[in-house]
Amino acid sequence: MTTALPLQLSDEVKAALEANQPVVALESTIITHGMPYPQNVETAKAVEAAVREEGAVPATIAIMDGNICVGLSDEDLEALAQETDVAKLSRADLAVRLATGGAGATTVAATMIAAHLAGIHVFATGGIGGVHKGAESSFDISADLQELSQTPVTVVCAGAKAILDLPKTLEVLETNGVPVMTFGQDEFPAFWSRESGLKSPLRVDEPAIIAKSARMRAALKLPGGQLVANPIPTTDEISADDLRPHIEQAQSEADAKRIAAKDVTPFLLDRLFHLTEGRSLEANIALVLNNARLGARIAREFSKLG
Ligand code: PSU
Repeated sequence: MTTALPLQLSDEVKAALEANQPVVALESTIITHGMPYPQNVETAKAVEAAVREEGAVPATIAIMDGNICVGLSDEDLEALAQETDVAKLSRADLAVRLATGGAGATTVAATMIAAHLAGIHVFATGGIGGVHKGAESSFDISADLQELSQTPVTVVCAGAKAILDLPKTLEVLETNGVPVMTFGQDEFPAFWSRESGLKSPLRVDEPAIIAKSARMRAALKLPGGQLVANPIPTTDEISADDLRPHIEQAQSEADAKRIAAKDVTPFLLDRLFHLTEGRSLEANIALVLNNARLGARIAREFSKLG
């Protein structure tokens, strides 16, 4: 007996996909573990609105009642945002959560898996997980990087979060054959800042090229997705110099408290929110909105390709 795939598409997402209209996948860990309430649900709704304004259908993805739900209602978003004990799910634990039932938030890795199953080509988020500082002894490397090498979804982010070891993150992506293309500038962005001091492996200036290159990868029979790094708008960025002491402090607190594995990123984001008196959250919201808009433009190009 085969087990049916517990994939539930909202009517709107289903109709859009059937009509080859542009759809942008959105994740839910950013809501449950990335931002405090109520900014998390306000942002989730604003991001969906931004996707719509750019002519695409938003498909926020989360696990609810043992189903992978693709396309959530405002009530679903509100419930998820207020829930304090939602599991943060990646490739390793997605199936167990579906088996046990209950709610779960999808990380970049799990959202890519779900988006691909649903037939969605583009996914917009804030920042991917990467190689953590001190990974040479902790081995803490996000499953997001591995996912990008095997699941064919184009992920739009604002770079990897500056709390990470960015040179090592780019190295792992390169080793895994993941194209990392920065939109509109030569330097790889560092989430809250436009600059990281690192040259981007690739630069792309047109959404059409991003969609076309995904199709080329498929034609070449290359597995995996693409990473598009979209720099935060100038007016919203926090300079790397301003952030550095706060990141150092947050990281040393995490080390002292022995925060490990999937708790590290939420802990560091929360500490930075307090240390920067909310500025890091404002920048995070601005960059996610910016990525949602670009994600929609890329999704439109995918639709044109048929
Ligand atoms: N983007 C944000 N905030 C977040 C995330 C992305 O602006 O919280 C989440 C994504 O779900 C990503 C996760 O997969 O952070 C990374 O977690 P980790 O480092 O444990 O892999």
